[in-house]
Amino acid sequence: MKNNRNQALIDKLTQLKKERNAVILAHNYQLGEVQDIADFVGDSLDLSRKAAKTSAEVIVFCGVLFMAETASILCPDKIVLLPEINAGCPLADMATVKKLKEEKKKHLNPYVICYVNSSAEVKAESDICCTSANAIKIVKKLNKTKEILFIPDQHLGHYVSSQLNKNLVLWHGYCPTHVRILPEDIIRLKAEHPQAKVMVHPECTPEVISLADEVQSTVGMCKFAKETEAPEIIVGTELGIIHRLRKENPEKRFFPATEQAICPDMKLITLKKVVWSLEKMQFQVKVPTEIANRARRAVDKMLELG
Ligand code: CIZ
Repeated sequence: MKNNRNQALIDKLTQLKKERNAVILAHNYQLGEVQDIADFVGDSLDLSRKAAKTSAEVIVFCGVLFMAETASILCPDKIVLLPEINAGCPLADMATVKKLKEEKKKHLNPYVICYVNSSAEVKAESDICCTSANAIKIVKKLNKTKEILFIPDQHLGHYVSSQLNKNLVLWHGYCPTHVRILPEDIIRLKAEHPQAKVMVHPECTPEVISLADEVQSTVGMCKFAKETEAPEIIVGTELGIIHRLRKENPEKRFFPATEQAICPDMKLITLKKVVWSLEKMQFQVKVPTEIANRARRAVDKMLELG
């Protein structure tokens, strides 16, 4: 019954994609039914870069608002659709331009690195952008005598700082989904599966990170899962990635660190909404040109170094 309904939606989507010359991008944290109909599944930056290279005129970004904004920044001539306008990112919302300007004053105009999980306006106020996949590489290459302010994720910032033994001024933001992963979850699963490797996202707390064998972005996790000989892996990140990991590695077993690690915003997008989005050409996300130009500088700087 469900399959018939989904098949009808998929057929409609295939037709709409052709009519609109559209490409569907899905973040690694999306529902399985959305990942399965996407042209590309990946992290936010990879997806936007892929979109910029395609000849598609319309990008349906199945993710959260800052990701659709990043696509708009990198593909200013394309129409970017976000199937659910309420899909935001509480971590990104923890840094505002007003607060950033205040902080810049307090620290006498520091060099600002913003994690990709930030609004277009905040990117426009930053010197360079980074992702969880390249944050260490970027910070390592910076040769700054002035203070470096890392926004908005304190845990990613702390992880980078500890790996490089470099002082960073940290913002107090955090991802509410990743902090739901607790050290005791990892300890319990390790006891239950003593052979399993533990991989966690750098948005997790330092206590969780200290228990991991691997600290990886979502792209890094997919790569590690493919390459490792370990038959079992405990996964400390948003649950959506388990779908992709199991699909790509059917011979391996993946254990989510906790069933609580669900991002409610990511889960707002469904197959049905993706079809609706392309049918109605809603919701269009367009970063105003002046902001997009300044934000692109921070993204380009990252691409140059990373
Ligand atoms: O860069 C991304 O898409 C995010 C937010 C996380 C990751 O590790 O992929």
